[in-house]
Amino acid sequence: MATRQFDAPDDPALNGLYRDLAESDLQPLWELSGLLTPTPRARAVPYRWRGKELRELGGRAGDLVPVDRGGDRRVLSLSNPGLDGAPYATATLWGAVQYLGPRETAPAHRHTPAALRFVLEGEGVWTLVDGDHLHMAAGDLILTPSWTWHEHHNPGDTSMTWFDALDLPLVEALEAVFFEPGPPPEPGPPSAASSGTPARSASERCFGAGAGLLPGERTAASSAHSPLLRYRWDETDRALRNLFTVPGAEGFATRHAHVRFVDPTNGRDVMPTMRCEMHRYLPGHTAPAVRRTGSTLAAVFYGAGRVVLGGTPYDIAPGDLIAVPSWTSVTVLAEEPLDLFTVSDAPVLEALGLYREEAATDPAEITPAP
Ligand code: GTQ
Ligand code: FE2
Repeated sequence: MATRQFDAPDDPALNGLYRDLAESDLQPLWELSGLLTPTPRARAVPYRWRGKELRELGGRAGDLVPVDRGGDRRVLSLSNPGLDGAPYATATLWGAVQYLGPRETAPAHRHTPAALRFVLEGEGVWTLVDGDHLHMAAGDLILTPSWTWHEHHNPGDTSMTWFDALDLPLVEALEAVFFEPGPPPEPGPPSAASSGTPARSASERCFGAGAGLLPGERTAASSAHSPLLRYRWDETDRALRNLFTVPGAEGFATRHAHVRFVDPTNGRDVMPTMRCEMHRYLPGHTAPAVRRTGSTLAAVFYGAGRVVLGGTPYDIAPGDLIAVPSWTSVTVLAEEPLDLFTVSDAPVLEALGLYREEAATDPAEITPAP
């Protein structure tokens, strides 16, 4: 099939060229527009999904759609209205809520897109990542790096919902998606290995000691991702609280502090494609709006306030998920202490020399939320 044909109605010779170009699957750049835009034009739009709705709809999916052996994950993907029905939250990031009912299991598999979970509430599910048992509790960050085997188990009596982020749209655009189903998980209630799930995974016992301590003898060669696979909430919370107490540290004067989750062996981002941070804003904090290349997803863990995206304010509550497309100005207003988990594709932009950030002059008037 020939490509798009351009018209030159007043010039038969040029029109003939355009027809022949189309026949040969060629397009004249001088007739094309919208390619080299002065600044990024994101197709994804700024968006907020309400936690209240995500919880309700996840629960209904839990009632109606069983997760069986060999079945799929019970996942509701965030579909950005700007992306023509694609199940993607932004151009590069998949975001979703995953619901696992009492005594349910999501079967083992692996894929080249990297994934992470941030637990919004509840406790008790554990995830097996390449054989390591990772306990999941509210506020924890759990990594399932590219091509690692993973499966989820809920041995308890209560359901659990968490936030998933994957670099799937990016890996899909790079045409590098591979997937492999695993052997079926152990049937029935957890026994043997699983009931003996340690409070701390092997990765935490080796690399999560904190206080600048690493094993003197490294068993595994360093790889593209962090060897620490679970970042516990109590440690994230303590790091944030401490930043507000030190004169000169970022939270002390500005009432905003944030920590970055990093590979403890080298200080790099936890995975090559995704940057994870936890932000704490206190009331009275004002930050100038910023815009950045690349996209971000934010999950509201605690508190209340507003996030202003491209001049439009969205009130936010725990469990809300927010998409910030590339080059969209963003600022946050806390009405009470506010904890936001964020994941972005910044490491990719940085590695390619494409990362930019600038202060955005806020529009004089904030337009009302839709
Ligand atoms: O939990 O393994 O949201 O494979 C999307 C794909 C979660 C998972 C998602 C997945 C998973
Ligand atoms: Fe997966």
